[in-house]
Amino acid sequence: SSDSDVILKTRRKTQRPPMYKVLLLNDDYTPMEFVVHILERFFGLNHAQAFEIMLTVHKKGLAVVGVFSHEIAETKVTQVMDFARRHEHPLQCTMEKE
Ligand code: NFA
Repeated sequence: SSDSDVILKTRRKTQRPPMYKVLLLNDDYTPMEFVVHILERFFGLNHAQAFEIMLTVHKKGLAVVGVFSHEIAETKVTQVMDFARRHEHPLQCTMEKE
């Protein structure tokens, strides 16, 4: 009967797009104030937040500065790398899947 009918539905997990961590790497040459400026300018952090993340990178070697969609993460990495190169600082910024 319709009351006892059993419907087995194939359950596929709804896929959400992967998110990407944007990482900033320490080096011995890029000035601290330049890193703080980058974090304010491209990641919308206030001065205190930017200074804190800069110090984390300086002390630990790297830090996650934000998590974004693939396209936004790529844009951030390109903006940081271009700005650093234009100012002749060796600062490195990369992204990785979360
Ligand atoms: N380590 C750099 C210095 O002592 C500062 C720095 C911080 C560089 C974070 C890169 C990233 N001038």
